[in-house]
Amino acid sequence: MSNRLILKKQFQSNTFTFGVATSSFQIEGAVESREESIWDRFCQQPGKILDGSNGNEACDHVNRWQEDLDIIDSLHVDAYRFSISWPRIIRADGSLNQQGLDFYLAILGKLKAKGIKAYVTLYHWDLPQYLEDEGGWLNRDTAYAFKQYVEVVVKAFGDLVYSYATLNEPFCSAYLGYEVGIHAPGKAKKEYGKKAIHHLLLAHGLAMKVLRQHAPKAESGIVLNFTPFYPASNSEEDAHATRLAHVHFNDWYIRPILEGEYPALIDDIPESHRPIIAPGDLDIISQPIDYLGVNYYTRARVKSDAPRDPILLPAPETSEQTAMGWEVYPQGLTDLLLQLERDFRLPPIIITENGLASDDHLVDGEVNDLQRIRYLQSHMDAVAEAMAQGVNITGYFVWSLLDNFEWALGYEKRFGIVYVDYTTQKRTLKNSAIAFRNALLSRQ
Ligand code: IFM
Repeated sequence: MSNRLILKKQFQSNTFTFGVATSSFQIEGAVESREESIWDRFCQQPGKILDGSNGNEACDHVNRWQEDLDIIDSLHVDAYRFSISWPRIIRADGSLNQQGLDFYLAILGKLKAKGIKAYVTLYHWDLPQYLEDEGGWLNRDTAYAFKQYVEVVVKAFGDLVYSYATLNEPFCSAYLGYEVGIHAPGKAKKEYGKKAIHHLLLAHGLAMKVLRQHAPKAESGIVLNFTPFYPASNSEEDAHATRLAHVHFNDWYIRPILEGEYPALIDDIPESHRPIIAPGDLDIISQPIDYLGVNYYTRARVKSDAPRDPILLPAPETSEQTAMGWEVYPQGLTDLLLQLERDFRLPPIIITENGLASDDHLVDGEVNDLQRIRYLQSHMDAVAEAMAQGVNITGYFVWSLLDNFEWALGYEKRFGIVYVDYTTQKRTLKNSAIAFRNALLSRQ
């Protein structure tokens, strides 16, 4: 089995950006030097996190960021995508936590010194708990609080940031956090999901305005996660259920941004589930973005269970699966990109996350994560295929740089290309990191 990664010709141009990605809560630790976030509170509730863990130490990145940036540098990537912890910046009384801001300024300074582009995500799920206490994303005011926080950050960061993402995967914040409750803040009501997403999208739009004003040179956009859906059979019922799943899980998040409207289905959902859309909201939400970030991991097959919601089937038993139980399905990424291209007038696309969790072990100083190398190869090839068919894709980021806190699943699912020993915090490049580095070095 090959432990090499080979870059197709589409990736050889020096305008294509390769990077690695992380997020604040998943790696930082040092919770005592910031405000409480909804994930700190959620982790305290028994049974919410599979291994009973929390983000208190995580990868201790706040203390080891210099070493982590040296690792990133050693990989020869063009860019590093990371997120800012809102509760590390704005205190509960509204004042600025200068120490928190300085932490990110130091990271940005070092990235600049090393010639690595900073891709900054402004919100990757760690809402300050003091805002959740006021209703969190169910409260329209949270969108305006986000705008204020973004203004503080963007003014302070000046031209150190190459690219901003307003939000990462608002689907997860809204649906997992407020509709089904398996993510923080753990609220679970069918009527909450679509209300929360409206406020998140409004926050995105308000932040875009701030970015245009204070960081006009930065490339600014949003990162969405997508699941391509396929019918479980040839029946018309399953085809219909598949279309429905696509509308609820994909279209609902992208259409307001690119077209300034919710899917027509909004008129069919119960009134009590609908958000209050104030005049002008959709104009704010749909202002132009410089790029669309696409996160892709797997596909889903859909079976009708009318009149109930479509059923998403587990990965077929015969399929190759990751440690998450997710089917390895690179064709889904090509299909998804081509479908987006057919459905919308797209800005340039960046694959802002792609990768897998595997059962990695450190043996004699080596982590031989062959499945990850295969996965990265097949998915990069899938991206190249979409590019060959005309989709404008300008970057690809591996999720993740480090093994880290995988939300409700704790630390057992290892997504990193760098292995983290959580007892010693020692980092070890997995063979996938070495393969990625060698592939990047092979570029002209
Ligand atoms: O770890 C997450 C990340 O925070 C958001 N996208 C999916 C990843 C894997 O589940």
